[in-house]
Amino acid sequence: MNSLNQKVSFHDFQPELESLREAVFEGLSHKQKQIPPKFFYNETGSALFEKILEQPEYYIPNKERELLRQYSDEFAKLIEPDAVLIEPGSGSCEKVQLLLESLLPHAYVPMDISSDFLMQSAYSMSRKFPWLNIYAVCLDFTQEMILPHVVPQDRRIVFIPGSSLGNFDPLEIPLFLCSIHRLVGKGGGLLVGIDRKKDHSILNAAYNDEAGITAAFNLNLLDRINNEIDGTFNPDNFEHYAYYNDQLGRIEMHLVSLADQHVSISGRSFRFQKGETIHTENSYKYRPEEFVNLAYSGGFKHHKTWSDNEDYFSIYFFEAI
Ligand code: AVI
Repeated sequence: MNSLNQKVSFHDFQPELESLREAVFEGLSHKQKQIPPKFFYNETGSALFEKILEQPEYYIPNKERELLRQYSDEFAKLIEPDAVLIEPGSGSCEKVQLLLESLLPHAYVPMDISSDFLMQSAYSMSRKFPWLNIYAVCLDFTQEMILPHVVPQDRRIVFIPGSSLGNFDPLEIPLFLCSIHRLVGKGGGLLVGIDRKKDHSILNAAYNDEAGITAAFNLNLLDRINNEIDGTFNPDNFEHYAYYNDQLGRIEMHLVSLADQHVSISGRSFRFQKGETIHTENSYKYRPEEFVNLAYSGGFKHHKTWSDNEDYFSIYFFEAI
């Protein structure tokens, strides 16, 4: 544990580099090659993701911000002051800032896989909210989440904005929610933002922005493999591909091989045929009733849903039962 100043502490449970190598070897051995999306988020990937959030086609941040501003007093009534607010995948901690002055939590626990980014964000939060106790935890939130014991015992609320849960397979969501349940305990809360099913052209545009930022974010995975585990990918030989799969209710992101080619990673050779893809991300979209049912199977009772006037995006509050 490192103390950055009196109100901020840093707790490092970052996964080891080996897990990238293992995941890539494992993922590339499947018939449909794949790499888990959590590996997007090295320092460059996290910075590119912040740029995605500014793209006009990517409507999620604006819709969600609008809801967080409009309903923060309603959230505060449900959450009450002096809670411990935990944010898995906190990134730049931008959204939570819209809530803090209304919620007045006792402590904030940002959790992120990218330690440098987490530390920068925690510093910046402590400058903006000097009254707030911050316990920054570096971990992979898709694994069991650990809270350092210095975190106070007040009512715990998990905040997951940005439709991050959309990147989970729906079959894994109840299990993940069970781990959140263990973190918050019975009576704890879950405030979560989830993207909705809608016109396909809007969804497809959101993941194929004109400025090419989502493409760069996707292709950065190849640079990361080259730099960190000795890969020989030529990113010019791959192309970003994202489309809405209506049957499965999800955006799929892939990297398409533009040629027959061999790539070596840590001395091991992988063959790619022209047109073959590496599946890098799914982003599921939910109707409110679909998501409420999923949350229930993870041990959370629905309290309320707030949606924007175009029904693009919803925020839900659940209580652990
Ligand atoms: C983090 N997650 C919710 C984003 C999404 O919309 O699925 C990741 C993303 N990938 C491409 N653009 C945004």
